[in-house]
Amino acid sequence: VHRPLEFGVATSAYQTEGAVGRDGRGESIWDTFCRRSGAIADGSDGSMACQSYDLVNEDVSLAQRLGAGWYRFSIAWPRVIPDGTGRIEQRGLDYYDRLVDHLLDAGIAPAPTLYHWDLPQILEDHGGWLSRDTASAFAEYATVVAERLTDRVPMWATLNEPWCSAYLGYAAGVHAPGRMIGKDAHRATHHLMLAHGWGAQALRAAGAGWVGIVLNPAPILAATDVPQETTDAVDALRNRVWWGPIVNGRYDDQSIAAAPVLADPDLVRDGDLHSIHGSAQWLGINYYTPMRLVRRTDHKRAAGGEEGAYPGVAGFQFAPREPQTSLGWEIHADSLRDLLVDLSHHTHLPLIVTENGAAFRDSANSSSSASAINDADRIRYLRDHLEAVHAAREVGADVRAYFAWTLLDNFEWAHGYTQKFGIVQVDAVTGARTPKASFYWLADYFRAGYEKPR
Ligand code: IFM
Repeated sequence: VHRPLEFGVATSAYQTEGAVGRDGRGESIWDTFCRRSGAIADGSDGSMACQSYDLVNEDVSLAQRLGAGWYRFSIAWPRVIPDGTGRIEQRGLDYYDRLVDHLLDAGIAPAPTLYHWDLPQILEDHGGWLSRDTASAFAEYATVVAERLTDRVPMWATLNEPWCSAYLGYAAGVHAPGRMIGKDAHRATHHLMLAHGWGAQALRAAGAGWVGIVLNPAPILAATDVPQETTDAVDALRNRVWWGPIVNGRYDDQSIAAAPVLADPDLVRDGDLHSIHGSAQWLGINYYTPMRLVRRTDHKRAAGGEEGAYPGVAGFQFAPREPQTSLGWEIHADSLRDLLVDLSHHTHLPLIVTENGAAFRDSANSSSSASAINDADRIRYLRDHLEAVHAAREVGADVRAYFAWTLLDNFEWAHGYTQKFGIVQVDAVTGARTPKASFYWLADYFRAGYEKPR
């Protein structure tokens, strides 16, 4: 017998807060990366973003109007420990303390994520995720945050989408820190897992309750002529390498075949896997699109873009089909259902859809509807994916909650402000918030607490 599905909405620090120079915040790898010529599609950065550092009360009110039971946000490490380790910036902690209280006053449960990609730059200068010391620094940071907030926070996530940190950051070079070091990026993978394991221990030692990690696994839809070993390698690097050691206490054979360094005792030291094993009490799933693989016929190695994020794996490329979002991501809600069923079966962990949503080019509404912004395709996307969550639950997947990505049109990383995922539009200058039609649609849906979609 299922408990009712719970609902929430998600955001992240660098994408929304702005105020990068305020209250003693240190520099992050995204501040630095955005200054690199050509790194961001529109040459922008997160220095203004949605101005949520100042307008956060409006965001909480919006989440309340939406009927969200949960608000997922991330804490900016450089606001709390500007130098990565050591000195604590109380003004940074105060901001999140206020946010938590404000959410609770609004009847919304806070769901913080400790790391949504904004590593203190100074840690990157000392090797970033290629260094084991970054994992120790993360555990120190986790302790500091938990000691301040854990009395009021019911669930915690350590990392957001570590696959992106490792492979978009150090192999494809399209995310900060923008390095392209090929197979050496696998080292970052282990250090991120270690940071999660040690961070989870630190959170629990400080009294934190429900601790998990947010991954972005994706089902692979491979054409028949793609060699099995290629599909296995992509599956390993995107999926199994992340939940495998948490659930089974080891990197499986597929993962080691794709990333042999994960069997090197200098990297994976005694006790490491023990720290990672069993370290998540729930698993966050960010789902947007499946990975549709076709054989690459020109025999070139994959390079750049997302294919470059699978170092050492050659002979394939991604071939998304229609319909697609404005990012060119294939829309395929059945893959979300299959993913949830599969992960529930393999991990036996409670699952939360911690992100789901879509970028579209929103159009002005000429009709007399409640919103001036008619994002009918976003509504369709959300409706079909909510239906997929229900379908997964109906066949036994233990999915507890669904959080929409995202409350506000925000800084979409390398795409800058050119891609819009929000259910609320944000004026770039004034920060004024205008709910779109999808906001009103989702509010109706959340309030009705639908066990079955309409
Ligand atoms: O905006 C991102 C978010 O920060 C992490 N998950 C995917 C989203 C859409 O690209």
